[in-house]
Amino acid sequence: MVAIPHLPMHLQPRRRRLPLIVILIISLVFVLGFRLCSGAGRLSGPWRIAPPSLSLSVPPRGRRITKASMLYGPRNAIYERALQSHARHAERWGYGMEVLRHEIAEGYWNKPSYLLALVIRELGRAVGERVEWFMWVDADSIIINPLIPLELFLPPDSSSPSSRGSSGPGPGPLDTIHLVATKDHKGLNTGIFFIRVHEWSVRFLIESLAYPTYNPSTDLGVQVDQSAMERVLNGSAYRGNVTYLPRPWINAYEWKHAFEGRKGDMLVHFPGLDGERWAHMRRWLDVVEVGGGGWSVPVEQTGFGDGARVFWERVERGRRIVERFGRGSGSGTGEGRKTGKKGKEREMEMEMAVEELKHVLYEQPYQGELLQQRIEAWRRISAS
Ligand SMILES: *C1O[C@H](CO)[C@@H](O)[C@H](O)[C@H]1NC(C)=O
Ligand SMILES: *[C@@H]1O[C@H](CO)[C@@H](O)[C@H](O)[C@H]1NC(C)=O
Repeated sequence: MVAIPHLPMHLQPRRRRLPLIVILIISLVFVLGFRLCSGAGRLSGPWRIAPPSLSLSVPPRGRRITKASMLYGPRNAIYERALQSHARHAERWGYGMEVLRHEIAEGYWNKPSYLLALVIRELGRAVGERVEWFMWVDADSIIINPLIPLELFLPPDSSSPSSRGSSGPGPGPLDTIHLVATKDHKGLNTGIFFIRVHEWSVRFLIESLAYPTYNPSTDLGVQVDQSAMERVLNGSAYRGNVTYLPRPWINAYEWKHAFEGRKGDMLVHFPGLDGERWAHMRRWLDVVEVGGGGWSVPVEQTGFGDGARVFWERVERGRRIVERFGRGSGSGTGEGRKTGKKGKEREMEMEMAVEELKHVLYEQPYQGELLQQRIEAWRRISAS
């Protein structure tokens, strides 16, 4: 008997007595069983694995991301609808979504308290079953383009070849970014941000929550949680673990007179509109709930793919320089060390260039051109 090369074994003619239908049923049961088994972990976790995407502008592996928000008190139909827009977005891409429905702390402290609980809960799960990132979204934000996947805005993880460090095993330069946020003219905005499920985040949130206790004389203003987080992030133990995206990417504002974003942007946020907020939010909801206004733009047509890739590559380059220089300096064996006066001068120049690079890298990496200049300046000096 001649086997036909391209047919699987069980389909080869006259090899088996089992009728095809029985084999099909067995395979079906097997596949279904496998699905259910692998689904068991998922059902208990708040996330699901994102469907594979064919788009090249999207990172190859779906990340386990869960959106988190809070909404309690008297029923508010506008906020409910806003959260529904997030739920639809999460559903489309396979993210989880969790909403705190009862107060667990005082006012603004609910947010960091809830996040702390979520992060600790995830850390208590097996690594493969954990959510990797939480995306915090305030209820006064609406997804206006659900075709944008969140993965773009997170540091590509080092298991993807493009971001694997040349320095070999161990965390890559982007793996130690644990918070991805945005700033506005007043500083950190915590309406929308990503936080990694990591021990760092536990420490950061605890320290933020404890801030007023240990700094009773500091006036934290109205948004106490935001001010506390900003101050904690300013400390040397946290500063290098944050990256600030161009704000409109994930946190475009609606001003009183207009939306600051463009068609294709993912989200609109309504901070500081006071009483006018409701009319603005209702107008947006009425449009996006019926998919109107041309706000839904496929990611390939938005430029976010390239923009995000360039952003993360630049940040990675910068972090790699800082990392390498940090390892070398102080030990007397760092790169390009020379003896004598000339060497000393050059060393000081390099140190200054790294400090200037660090400042942009840690405080305003969204200024792409500026970051690029700092990287090139360092290269020029280190190559001289
Ligand atoms: C950030 O946090 C990690 C812990 O994962 C730490 O090892 C690292 O040195 C920190 N700083 C920077 C600049 O990455
Ligand atoms: C952050 O720290 C620097 C000094 O390290 C200080 O000048 C600045 O005022 C601080 N900012 C905040 C918001 O605490």
